[in-house]
Amino acid sequence: MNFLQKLNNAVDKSNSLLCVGLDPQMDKLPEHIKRQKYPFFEFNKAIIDTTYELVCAYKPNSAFYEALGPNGILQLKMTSEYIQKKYLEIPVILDAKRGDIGSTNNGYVKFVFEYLNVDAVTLHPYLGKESLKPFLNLKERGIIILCKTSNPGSGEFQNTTVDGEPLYMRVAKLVSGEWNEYNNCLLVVGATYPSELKEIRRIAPHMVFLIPGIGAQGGKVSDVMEHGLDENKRGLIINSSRSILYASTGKDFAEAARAEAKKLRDEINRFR
Ligand code: OMP
Repeated sequence: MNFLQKLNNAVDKSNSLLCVGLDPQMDKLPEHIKRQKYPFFEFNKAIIDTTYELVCAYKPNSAFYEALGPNGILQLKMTSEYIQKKYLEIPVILDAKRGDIGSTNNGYVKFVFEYLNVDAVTLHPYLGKESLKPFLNLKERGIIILCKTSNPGSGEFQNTTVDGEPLYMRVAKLVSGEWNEYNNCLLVVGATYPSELKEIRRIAPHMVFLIPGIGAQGGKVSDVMEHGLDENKRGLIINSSRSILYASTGKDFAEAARAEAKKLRDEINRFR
């Protein structure tokens, strides 16, 4: 089964387009979790055990784990293994935003798909298709390319006009076309840019988009659903991290995260 089939099955089973971002931060963890040997893993485990029925994917962002050094990387691996063992049907997306020359990308491929063995990864397109071949050739994995990112300054390069169109449109056309030989590519489009999302959906009607920016960054579910859904009322992986993970920082954090995830999943489904 390839990534998109696994994702589709998970969407069917959970009736959800929601992805919970597993982005733990030490200063935001409940006190009793901070004292554990593997605090990020224990935190993630509790979040996963209360939200697994409500999500179509989990997305740990490597930055938070790298910040702890080897112990953090180990906890990232433990998290990915936990999902694979207990909730095998739910795909794991490593948010790592990698991308280097081809020979170096081989190292990233090993880390992401051999050591961590996740289902998909986020990548920069800046070095071009040739450089990303070690990823693009992996027919079973999800190759998720940054197109229009959610941050306030994303227009600095991404909205630059190239041959009469914004760079993000050029990225969307290439990735949905000639980069997508094995039908394993997805695009990242921030929830904070609904009119760009509309344009990108128009030229990539069948692609799945990873949509960050809901919750803490201010993106609106209604905008995303109006402009991003595909003809089958799916085609979106809608991520939220902080608004779910830190719904409460007390002992009830996991139940609060579940309630928040359910609220968001149901809000999304009202537009489907
Ligand atoms: P929250 O703002 O807490 O929901 O987290 C958003 C998550 O999505 C973080 O892990 C970001 O690094 C990631 N992200 C963005 O916020 N904006 C983007 O344009 C792309 C991503 C991403 O690739 O997931």
